[in-house]
Formats: sequence, C-alpha cells, structure tokens
Amino acid sequence: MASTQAAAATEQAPTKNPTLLAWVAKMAAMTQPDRIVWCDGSEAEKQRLTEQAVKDGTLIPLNPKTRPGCYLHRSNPNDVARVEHLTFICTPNKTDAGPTNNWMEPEAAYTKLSQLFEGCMKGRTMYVVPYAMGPLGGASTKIGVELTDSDYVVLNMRIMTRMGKAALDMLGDSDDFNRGLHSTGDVNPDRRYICHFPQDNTIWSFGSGYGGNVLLGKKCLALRIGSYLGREEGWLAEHMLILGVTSPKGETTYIAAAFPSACGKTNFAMMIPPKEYAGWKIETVGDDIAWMRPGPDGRLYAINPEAGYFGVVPGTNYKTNPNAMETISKDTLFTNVALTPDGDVWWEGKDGEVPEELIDWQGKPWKKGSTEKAAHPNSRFTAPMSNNPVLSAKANDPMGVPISAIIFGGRRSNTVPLVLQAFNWTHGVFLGATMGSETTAAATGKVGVVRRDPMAMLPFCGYHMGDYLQHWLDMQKSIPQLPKIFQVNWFRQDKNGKFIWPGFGDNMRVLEWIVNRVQGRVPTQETLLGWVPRQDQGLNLNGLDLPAEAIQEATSIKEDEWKSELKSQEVFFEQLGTKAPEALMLQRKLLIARLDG
Ligand code: GTP
Ligand code: SPV
Ligand code: MN
Repeated sequence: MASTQAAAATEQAPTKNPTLLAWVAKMAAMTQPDRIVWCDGSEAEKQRLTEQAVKDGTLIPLNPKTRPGCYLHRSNPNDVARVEHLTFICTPNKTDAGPTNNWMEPEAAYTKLSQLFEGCMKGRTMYVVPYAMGPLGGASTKIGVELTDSDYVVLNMRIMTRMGKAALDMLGDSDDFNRGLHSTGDVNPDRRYICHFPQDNTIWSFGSGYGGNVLLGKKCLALRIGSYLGREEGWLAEHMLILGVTSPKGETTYIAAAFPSACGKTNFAMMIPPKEYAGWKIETVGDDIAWMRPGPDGRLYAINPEAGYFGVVPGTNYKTNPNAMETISKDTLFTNVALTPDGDVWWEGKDGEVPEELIDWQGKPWKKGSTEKAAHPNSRFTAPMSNNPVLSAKANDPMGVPISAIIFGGRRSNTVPLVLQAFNWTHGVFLGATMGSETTAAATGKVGVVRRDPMAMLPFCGYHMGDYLQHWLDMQKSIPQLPKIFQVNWFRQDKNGKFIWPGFGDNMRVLEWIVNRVQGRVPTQETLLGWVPRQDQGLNLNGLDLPAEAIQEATSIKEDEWKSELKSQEVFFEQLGTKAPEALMLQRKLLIARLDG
C-alpha cells in the first residue's frame, strides 16, 4: 500500500523536484490516502473542488443573486478558533522556545504525531498544495507546500495565498520550502496538535479544520516559522497590517500597525476617512501580516505575504467598514455565520433589521430575541484581496513599501491613552514589548482578560520572546532611516462600559496626527509616557460629535493606573528571566523614575 502511494505521488506529479517528491511520498506512506491530487490553482480545479465540497456538505451555496460565488461553511462547534494551548514550538532545547510558548522535543513530537497521522487519510484524498507567501518571484517571498485531506483548506489556501502551478514553478528544483502536513483527523480536541519545527522548516497540524490552525501559510509559516527565519536572516515577521495614506497633496505615507487578534487591523487597513477628510485616501497593502526588511535606501520595506483576508465578520457593516462589505459581496467563503431564509448570510452587527428567523452558525433554528449568538463571535470571511475596492497596487509589488511609522495598539478599557509617540526606537520597542490587551474570541479561552501581548505576537512568536525583543532592538543598527513608533488605543471605555472614542473611520484623525509627526509638521507635547497631541495644533476634531470631556478621558494619563500597569509589566519581564533585554529594563527604570519623581 505504502509503496503504491509513493509511486502514485511521483507518477502524477507536475514537478521533478526530487526533495519535494521524496517528501510527498514519505508523508503519503504514513497517512495512506486513497488518492493524491496535486493542486494547480486553476479555475477548473476551483470549480471541481467547490462542487465536491457542496456535495459532501462542507460548503453550503449562498444565494447567487445576493452573494455570487459565495459559500457558507460550518466548522465543528469544538473547533472555532486558534488553540494556543495545543500549539507547540518544537526546538531541541526548551529555552529556545521560551517561556511564552508550549514546547515539545522534536523527536518526541514527531513520534507522538506520527501515531495520529498513521493511516489517517485512508479512504480520503491527499491534496498537495504548493503556495507562495509574498508576490511571485519576490526576493522576500517564501514557498510552502501543504499536504491536507481537507477540500475546505485547499479552497481557502487558494484565496489566501498565490497557490498552485506558479508557486511550484517558482520553487523549481530547490529544497527551500516549508513542509506542511495537515489532517482534519476526527476533530477531537484531545487529539489536536499544531506543531512547529523551525529547524526543519516543518509544520504538522492534526485534528482541526479551522483557520489559523490549518491554513498553514498564515500564522504557522508567515509568523511562527517566519519570525524564527527573520531572526536568522535579519528581518521581521510581524502581526501587522500595512496601509498607505495619501494626503490631498498626493503625498503617500506607508504605515504598519500591530494590534492583537480581533483588535482592529482589518478595519484600520480598509478605513474610509470621515467627510472632513475630503481628498485623503487610505489604501490597503495587507490586513494581518507584514514581513519587513531593510531596503537598499536605508528604509524599512514591508510586504504582505498573503493574497486574501481571513477577517472577523461580526461588527462588519456599511458604517464601520464599507470596503470590507464590498470585499465580501462576491467570491467569499464564510465560516460560522448565520444563514437567512433567502440564502444570504447574517451576523451580529450587520446593517439593517435583525431577521425574525435564521439558521444559526451551528445549523440550528434561531429566532429574533434569542440570547444565543446567531453567528459565532469568531466567525470569519475568506475573501481575495483583489475584491478590496481600496487595494494598493503595491500589494503585488515584490519590493513592498517603505514604512515611515509603526503603531502598536491593544484593546484596553482603561490606562492606555488614545495615542502617543515614542521618544525613540528603543522606547518604541519598550511600548511594543509592554503592550497589554484584553483577550478576544480569536483564540479559545476566556474573553476580556488583560494579558501581556508583546507586539501582538504572543501567540505567534516562534522562539524565545526575550530574544525576539532583543532582535527588535538590534534591528535599529541595520535601518538607517528608522520608522517612528506610536502607541494607540481605540478601546477605552466610559463608566457605563461604552467605547469613548468612535473609532473606525474616525481613527483617521489619529492617523493624520501620526502622518504629520512623521513628516515633521506638528509640534507635540511631552508627557511621562511619550509625546502626545497638543491641545492646540493637535488632533483635528472638526465634525466630531464628542464632548470635550470625552476627548479628555480618552487621552488621559492616570498615574495610579500606570503604577498598577507597571506591576503587571514586571511580571512579564520576570518571566523572560535573564533574556529580558537590558535596554528594555533601563526603559522601565526610567519610566518608574519619571512616575515617582
Ligand atoms: P485578526 O484577523 O484576528 O488578526 O483581527 P484584526 O486585528 O484584523 O481585527 P478586526 O479589524 O477584524 O476587528 C475585530 C473587531 O474589532 C471587530 O468586531 C471590529 O468591529 C472591532 N473594531 C475594529 N476597529 C475598531 C475601532 O476602531 N473601535 C471599536 N470600538 N471597535 C473596533
Ligand atoms: C488571528 O487570530 O489573529 C487571525 C485569525 O488572524 S487566525 O487565522 O484563525 O489565526
Ligand atoms: Mn491575525
């Protein structure tokens, strides 16, 4: 049986790459699929897979008049988000994975997972999915091959990456590709593992069919393995959106921003400025991941390694994010949203009336007024970036875009002010390193608990967090024209638990201040924490219907809150032990001295 599979892997293969063929044959011998299908990324293949997915119940076709080319997928209710407690970094030494990652010894992990993968594809098809992370042919672009028994994964990878023949052609005979193996298995959370082997450029994922656990190019390769490679090779793999903001004068500034999962990257990257900003334009380069490296002119250049968006659905509407609404109007896969009687999709926070009756995300009847959510809070859309009305032409540029500012932003109901600018790069790294954020539905576990999420990378850093922060500090030496660093918080709440700042399009007001600071146009006010907008010549609040006290509250810095914040930061730094970078400890001391002084 095994040798037949090995032979089949080679016979039908559209490549002669010996390393790839040998690896596919070896994985097939272990998993024993009935069939091996090499994916070419063609339209015909998409149609064939879609028809089959509809037939086997994986996809439900939506109304072709209201949602042309769109489908609904319902995942297993036990499998609706990333599983951080089942995600492992498998390095020979435990210290290399660091205190913020789960660790398994590589041989032990291979042995354990081999037992699960052994024969798991019997009666099933193994798809061989070659894909590129980054524009085809780009110097920063990386190739991966994902072997999977899920047609849903193939259809998603087709949207999220440059998938198929083109990626295989780019690989040629090279052995430099990420080896990804995935099986949905029996979707049993007790037999679910997402294992990364940075030294082998390998990812094994078993027992899930959901998003970040299984679309291996995304969090697993582009962030966990990517961050590991970035440290070795002198670049940064980050959980960041990338946008271009063009002023009425035609000056474009590129900005990268790290917000934790479900904290506003997609929304910020596609924002439409308010009407007071006639002539300003925002264009999206990326909405989730940035790979950044020093360019020949001394600036830091960023590419978006992805080709699509796997975005949060709830809360998306024509007021908050019209560009996302356009993006998901066609050729989109919806996961875990509700179904309307006329074959459209619905979610909490969608425009219009709440429908009287729906089929909820689990396929059960749902009535208006129900206390249960109709769509899962982490329901997602998968849409090609080419659907985005404000897609930047640079999204396909292998060189990427020069970054002038980096923003760090968490979800904090208190403590962190609307915006501030770091005093310098080291202080900016300190702001990123000490980021806290309230947990969201993007990962399983309790929602709304503040945790340290340095640079929004806590779940995605593929090596020791202390080394990662040191790498950020070290990058200063290789970037002569450093981006300026900022911190923002859209999520501060009033006494009644309501967001104070209107957010979404109005975030343009903060963005304009950042652009003006970067271009050296506005004066600023120094505070204990950093530079903030001045009362005069500060934020443009024209047309904003917000009382002065609210602005005051959103931007306030309260010393008692900062004293407890510093305690929480201390716990985090203690966790890093001797790997807590000295420069950051000094930043901490300076801040304490300022607060105590
Ligand atoms: P991942 O894809 O998980 O990495 O998330 P993301 O950072 O791209 O988050 P996204 O933009 O999808 O936003 C997540 C949630 O935050 C949605 O429910 C949004 O409606 C909400 N949100 C985004 N921006 C703002 C904002 O400026 N203010 C408020 N109050 N909510 C926002
Ligand atoms: C995130 O959780 O940050 C995401 C969604 O972008 S997932 O791909 O599922 O990780
Ligand atoms: Mn993300």
